Amino acid sequence: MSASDNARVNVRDNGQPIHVLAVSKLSPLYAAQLQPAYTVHDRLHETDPAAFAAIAPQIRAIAASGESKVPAALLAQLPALELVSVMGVGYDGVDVAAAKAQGAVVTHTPNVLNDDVADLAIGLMLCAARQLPQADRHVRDGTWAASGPMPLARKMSGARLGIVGMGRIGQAIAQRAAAFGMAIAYTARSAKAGIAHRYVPSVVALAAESDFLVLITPGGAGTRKLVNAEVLAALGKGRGEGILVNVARGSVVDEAALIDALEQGVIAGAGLDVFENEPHVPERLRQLSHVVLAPHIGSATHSTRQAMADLAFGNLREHFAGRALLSPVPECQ
Ligand code: 8YV
Repeated sequence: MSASDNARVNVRDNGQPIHVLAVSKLSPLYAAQLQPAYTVHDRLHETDPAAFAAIAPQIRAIAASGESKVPAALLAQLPALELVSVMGVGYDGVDVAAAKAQGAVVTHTPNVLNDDVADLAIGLMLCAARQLPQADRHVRDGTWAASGPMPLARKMSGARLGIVGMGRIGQAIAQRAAAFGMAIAYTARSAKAGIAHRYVPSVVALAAESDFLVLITPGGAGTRKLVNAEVLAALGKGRGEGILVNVARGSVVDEAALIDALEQGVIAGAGLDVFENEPHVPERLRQLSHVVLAPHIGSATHSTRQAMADLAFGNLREHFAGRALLSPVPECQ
């Protein structure tokens, strides 16, 4: 859709501008579609509370990212709110129950990022097992020429993979892991119909039988610190084995327990794309050489972020045109 097409959705039947609150710094790809179409108030609630209080009664939509916080206290200030459009599949920062209670719906951007997040999960598994960042440094800093080869690494093909969360992205990870000849099992709230892989009811039991444990479960209260010291001990099997990969949310892991486990050699290593308090990553974690770190880049390719922005904007466009939403969150369907 062109900018002039977008501008046409700025007015409804009464000809008034539609006020949208951007609750956090948005992707430029999302902002570029919002700005010609709506009157966008960029983080006004944080930068100018007085101006925000004046405009709040007119705000009809929130534009958010997957990491945005939309608590009940903010929603309560927006009596005219109709829609929260999240550019992200995860919406654990949005109080969906509170939004629904005041008659607003929440949308997100599922599916379009499945490939990228699954690709990154496999990339982190390979990097952590085969120590690719360390290998790059080994060549680059002259250690190879000066001191000889690297220590041997861990084999990924044919190893046992435990997936925590078997939704759309979990299934995309399993599909890729199958091509590596991995033995795949998973845990989730319950066994999923139509999934051929073996279901293990508890995360501790899954960790105990896995060489790689990959987290791709939604964040939020239901999964907070799901991976704790007990799970990490099970993954390590008392022999410093097991690699943890997190492409879900930092909140799913007890980060302090993970750092202890890595420092003490309880597990072999980790590949992490998400953290408890992004973008801040604890110094102790950054010091560890057997950990591969990424700055929350699961969906960060040009084509996927464009598709996410199109879908996030499309939900707003359809809503204000009086048409059906493209991708409401399950609780709002
Ligand atoms: C992005 C994400 O970091 O989709 C999610 O839930 O965490 C990510 O894809 C982000 O929300 C992009 O705006």
